[in-house]
Order: sequence, then structure tokens, then C-alpha cells
Amino acid sequence: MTARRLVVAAAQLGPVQPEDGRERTVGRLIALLREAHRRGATFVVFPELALTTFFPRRFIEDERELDAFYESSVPGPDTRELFEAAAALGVAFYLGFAERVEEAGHVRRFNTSILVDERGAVVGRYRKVHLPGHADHEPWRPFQHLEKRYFDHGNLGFPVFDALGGTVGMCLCNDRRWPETFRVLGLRGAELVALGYNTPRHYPLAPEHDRLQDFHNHLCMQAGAYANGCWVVASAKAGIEDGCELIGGSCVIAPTGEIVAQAQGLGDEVVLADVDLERCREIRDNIFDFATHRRPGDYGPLSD
Ligand code: CDT
Repeated sequence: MTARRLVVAAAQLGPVQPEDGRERTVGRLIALLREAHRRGATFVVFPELALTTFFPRRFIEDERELDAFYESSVPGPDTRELFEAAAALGVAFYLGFAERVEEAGHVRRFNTSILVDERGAVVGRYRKVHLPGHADHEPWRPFQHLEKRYFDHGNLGFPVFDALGGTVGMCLCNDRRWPETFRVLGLRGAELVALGYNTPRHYPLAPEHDRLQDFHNHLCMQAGAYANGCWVVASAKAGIEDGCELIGGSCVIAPTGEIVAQAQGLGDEVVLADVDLERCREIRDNIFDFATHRRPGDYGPLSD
């Protein structure tokens, strides 16, 4: 078994306030990228909606105000410097952002992540499938969660990509809570799943779960890694953002389900780990050897 090693980094971001411009935020991403590179990383994972504040917490009626949170091209004028810095260093990365595109004459809005190779080329795209929250203004909440209003259901499924010397999948935040996300990526051979998230500490529909947010965050990702024998690199936006507390806990999880590196704080922080993609076989050739042990014929309700 020949090792396929790389050093990966979850680049956790502290809060991005509504008044922070793209220039300042992209500058923070580049600083994290440079630090990750200095410490040996060749792949860096940034959070979901990493270029802006998590704007679905606000009810925004003015379309122009809303549009300001979306990118119509990435790389574009605001992100080119990040791409150039990464390509100059030979670092691949995952980036989450709000995407506004015209498809078949219609404006579509997606919560998107891209995979960028070490030469700065976009080699993968994912559009969030599990959009949590609600579509209408609910003033009783202390803050909104309007992903169902501001984003269309992702229309790319859960693709995997040849990258980093292996097979890479992506998802975004709420997707990680669904075993189906990891299973589809696992069935497609994902050896590493990159994901970014913005998770409020307070969940207005079940506030008794506030104390469990960090536990549930790691529980679902550790289970996804183990049951599918893949690495998970997960990057949070953390801290008090626009008056709302976001959990941190950015981490790297091994195919055994063990957390091998974890953020210590709630600010900008690089979380590094050595990854050997060959270690996926510890799980995939054994307890979760899909070809030998899986029984799809008995799993009808999963696809009905
Ligand atoms: N961004 C995102 O998907 N956040 C959700 C918040 C909980 S549901 C309102 C999450 O699953 O972490």
C-alpha cells in the first residue's frame, strides 16, 4: 500500500460583519492561505459563504441590497487576488460563496462551493442541496434563517472530482447532518469530503439543543467519515457575527471517525493535519466494504 500523503488545512474564519467589504475579507482569506502554506498545507478549506456575513439571518426586501451578497463570477474582480496567491503558492482550495447566475434566461441563486486546483483552475462545483430554515419572514425569531428564500435547491447533485491525487467530494453546512450526503459521496468513491459551515449556537425551534450544537456538529461528521471511510475537512465561520453567535469546532476527521485536529478558538485559525488518502482502505476494505456487505435491496425507502 503506497501512501498518498498531503497536509490539509481547515481555515476557520472569525466573524465577517455586514459592513466588512470583500477586500478586507479576501485579505483575511489570503493571510490564512499563506499561513497554511508556510506550515506545509497544499489544500485549504474555507467556510460556507466565506466572502460575506451569513446574510440569511436578515430579512432583506430590497433586491439590490440582496444582490450585493452574491458573486456573478468566481474568480472575479473581488476574488482574483485569492486565486493568484493560491496559484503562486501551488495551493488548492475549497471556497463557499453565494452564486448568482442566469440559466435558461432565469436568474438563479445558489449556495455554492468550488474546488480550485493548485494552478488556480476551478475543477469542481457543488450547489447546496439541503437548504435549512424558512422562506418567509418570521419576526418572532431573534434572527432569521432564510436560506429557503435566498437560494435555489442545488441542481448538481453530489458530484465527486479527481483532485489532490484522489477523489474529492464537497458539501455545505446542513448537508453534513444528512447521512445520505456522505453515503452518495462515499458510493462515488470520495476519499476526502471538504465542507464549510455557519452554525448558530441558538436554534430557535428547539432551544434545548443549544447546549448540544458542538456535539451534533462533530457527531454527524465523524459518523459520515467512519461509515464511508473518508477524510473530512470541515471549516467554520465562528464567533459573534452581526449579533449572532456561530459555533467553531473546525476540524479534520480521519476515516476511522477520529478527530485528528481541531480549532482552539473562535477566530481566524489554521487547523492542520497530515492526511494519507490510502487510509480510507482501513475502513473500505473491511467493515464497510460496500461490494461485500452492503444490502441495497433491503434499503428501498432510501430511494422510494
Ligand atoms: N448554514 C446552515 O446550513 N446552518 C444550519 C443551521 C441549523 S438549521 C437552521 C446547520 O445545519 O448548521
